[in-house]
Amino acid sequence: MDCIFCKIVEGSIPSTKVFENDRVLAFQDIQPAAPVHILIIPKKHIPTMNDVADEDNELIGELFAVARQIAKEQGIAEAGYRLVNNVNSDGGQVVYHLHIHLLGGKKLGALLA
Ligand code: DGP
Repeated sequence: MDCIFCKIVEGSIPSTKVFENDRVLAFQDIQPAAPVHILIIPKKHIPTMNDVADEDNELIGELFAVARQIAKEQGIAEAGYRLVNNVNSDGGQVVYHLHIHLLGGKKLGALLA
């Protein structure tokens, strides 16, 4: 299997974990773009948002629930934060295992480019 994030899930590539349950893993981004930069991923290999099936809808909801919880724990919920999901090449996706970026801890710049 050639997926970096699957290897992080199985533990053969190390990561700094922030949250884990049977379905979801969250860990520190290796190239942080903000003081808080955490990736929230399903343990199940789903390449992109385009590949999400209706049966995954609960799982996708859980990713957002975990993001919300981590934002609170990191102390950035009230000041604000950004959740980002890059899709495919034009969206800037580099790792083809679905992930949500949780960014915060500073005033973030304008989103649209
Ligand atoms: P994206 O462009 O949305 O596919 O973002 C991929 C993110 O994954 C990018 O911010 C850097 C991060 N990343 C890539 N490889 C690793 C790794 O091996 N470990 C960790 N912790 N993060 C990684």
